[in-house]
Amino acid sequence: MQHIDLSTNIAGIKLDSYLMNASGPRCTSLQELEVIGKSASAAIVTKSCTIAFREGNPEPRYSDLPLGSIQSMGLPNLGYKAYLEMVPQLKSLGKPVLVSISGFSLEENIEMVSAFQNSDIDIIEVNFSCPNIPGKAQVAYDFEQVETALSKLTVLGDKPLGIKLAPYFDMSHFIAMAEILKKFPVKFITCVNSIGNTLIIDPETESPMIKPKGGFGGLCGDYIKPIGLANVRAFRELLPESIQIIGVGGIKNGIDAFEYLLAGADAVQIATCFEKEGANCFSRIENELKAFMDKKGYNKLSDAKGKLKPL
Ligand code: RRO
Repeated sequence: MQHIDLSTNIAGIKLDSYLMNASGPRCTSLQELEVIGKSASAAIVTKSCTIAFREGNPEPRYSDLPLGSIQSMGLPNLGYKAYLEMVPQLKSLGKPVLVSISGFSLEENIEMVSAFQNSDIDIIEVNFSCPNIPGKAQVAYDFEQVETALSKLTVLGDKPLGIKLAPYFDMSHFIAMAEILKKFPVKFITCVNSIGNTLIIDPETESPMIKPKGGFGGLCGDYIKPIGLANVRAFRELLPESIQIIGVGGIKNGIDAFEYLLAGADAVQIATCFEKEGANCFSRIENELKAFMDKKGYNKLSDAKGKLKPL
């Protein structure tokens, strides 16, 4: 096999590979983040954090499904100050560290983004799309709120800031969101978060699979790959090159990762597969992607990035 170079960058922050963990599973505690640091993940991505420690939603709040998972974790995390304090330890593992922030108001997001702008963190991802907090709408579906938030959050410092988007399903929404993003120095978008408020019913028990919100939760895994691919593709065609795209949704093998590359992803994140398989998934998927690219005669990401062929 020829040498296949999977290195990439997000806003100039070099990543040794195209694959990293997604904010979500197995990235809440220092111990979990250290496991990611020692794996083949290109970066260490934290669980979304809030102002204060959160236990999260009542259990059962996660269920494996044949083609993925449904969950309503409810933002269990240590509180942002714990992640701020961890930054030096995480950085010592020798790869970029991306913090995910998920405040319950613009004021909370301003407080947290400001704190991380004054730290040694490499990249800041603001989560506008958690579907699982009872009574809280997803910011990503309120376009005016996104615009107001970006006007305040993109002026707090020089570290690259991006946003995690919910999946969209209508061309008018892709166009409207792209128009907003173009007004601000947003460096990247991460798409997509889980599909919120789905319901899986167990016919034997006649109950939902998870307890919070009457069983309504975020759908993940294979079920959402076509939606993730479409969101990456639509935004790649609508946004300038200065806004990069991190793809996420249903990547569990090298070919899935390659499909996101064709759609235009600059890097990808892995959630459900990491939850199910553990940190070995990063090297396995990396090797599978390299083998597939080798078969195609590609030796770097730019050979295929965004090059989906029209029929
Ligand atoms: O913790 C969660 O319930 C959660 C979050 Br913050 C998110 O952004 N997406 C998701 O599916 N679950």
